[in-house]
Amino acid sequence: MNDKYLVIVPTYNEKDNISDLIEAILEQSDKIDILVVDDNSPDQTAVLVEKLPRFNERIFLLKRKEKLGLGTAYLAGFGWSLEKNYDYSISMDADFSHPPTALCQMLNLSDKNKNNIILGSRYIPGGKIIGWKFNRYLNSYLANFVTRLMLGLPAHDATAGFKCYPRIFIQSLDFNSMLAHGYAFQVEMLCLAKQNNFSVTEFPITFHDRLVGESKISGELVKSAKIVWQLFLRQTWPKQFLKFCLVGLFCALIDIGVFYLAKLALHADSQSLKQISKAISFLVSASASYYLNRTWTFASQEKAILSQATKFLIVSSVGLALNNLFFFILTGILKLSDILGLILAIGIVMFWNFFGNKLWVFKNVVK
Ligand SMILES: Nc1nc2c(ncn2[C@@H]2O[C@H](COP(=O)(O)OP(=O)(O)OP(=O)(O)O)[C@@H](O)[C@H]2O)c(=O)[nH]1
Ligand SMILES: [Mg+2]
Repeated sequence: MNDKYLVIVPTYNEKDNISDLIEAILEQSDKIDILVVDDNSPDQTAVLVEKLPRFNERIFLLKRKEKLGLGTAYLAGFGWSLEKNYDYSISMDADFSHPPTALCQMLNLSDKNKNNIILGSRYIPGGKIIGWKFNRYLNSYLANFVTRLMLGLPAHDATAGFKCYPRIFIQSLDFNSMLAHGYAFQVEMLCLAKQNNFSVTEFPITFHDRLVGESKISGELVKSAKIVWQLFLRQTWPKQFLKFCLVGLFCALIDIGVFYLAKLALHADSQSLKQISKAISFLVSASASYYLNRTWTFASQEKAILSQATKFLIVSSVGLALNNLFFFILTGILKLSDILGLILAIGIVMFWNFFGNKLWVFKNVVK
């Protein structure tokens, strides 16, 4: 195939790496050109690039006035790649952490999986990290694990920087609404892949810690954590879950209030009248819960209200049965205290109820 690939390399003070890296990349395939995005590196990285033999033939340079962050450097590179009609854009660090020799496999995979994002992964079988101290490894592994869990990302290496993006994916991005300017950019790109229904194909790479030059990662960790949190809140389900819990709390109060009112009104001293009061309070609170979840939490416009309400009742009843079952297991078998058993059972069943409602009862939500 005659596809053209642009490897985008953001640089800040990479004079000891850039020339060798460029040479190593160009050796891999004729289909590859390189764009260095340099943020006015004080060590004159850009000057070195301009002196290379194939400058402005296969090697290009985008100079920015100041250090504006890794994420915006890639966006500038993507914009350039679209303008020059490249079929694929590859993101790659300048410090040899991403092995240039893995580019051939990346190109093959992108050829076989045309519209997929291809990702060089450290965290799948066969993937390796060389040169990191245990602390650095633990930090990266945990950050990766938590990020994947919070955002439900479609890849094992959520923070990977070595990726090949098809043109169609880059075109689907709204550059102005990107949150991350720095390192969290890599995570945001995977969020957007998921959101825009692009598949990710991972292949294992051996990641090397930089041998020369200085890392720029310090100070990025806190900023990245903030962005991951913002991305988490951007998803619909955490907001829905919060609303669902508030509705649950409100309706539990309605249940208690109506029960006492009904008991007063019926002068309910006997067990059977108390049962009737309980049935009334359950009906009122379940109706309120259905109404609020339909109109507020999930904003459903489903016309078949009867069948939706029946499903809601089924999920709630199974939830009630599960609640009793878990309470029995936790306190009767595992011998936890009643209050702990109650809290844990309610917690577990809340997730059952929420996802039962989200994925079944209110699944036909019109946005
Ligand atoms: N243009 C530009 N490039 C940057 C900026 N910050 C980092 N880079 C480049 O982004 C790539 C990754 O940065 P590194 O310092 O290697 O960060 P890291 O790989 O997370 O950290 P190490 O493991 O210590 O190497 C390198 O090519 C840097 O030169 C920036 O603000 N602007
Ligand atoms: Mg690095």
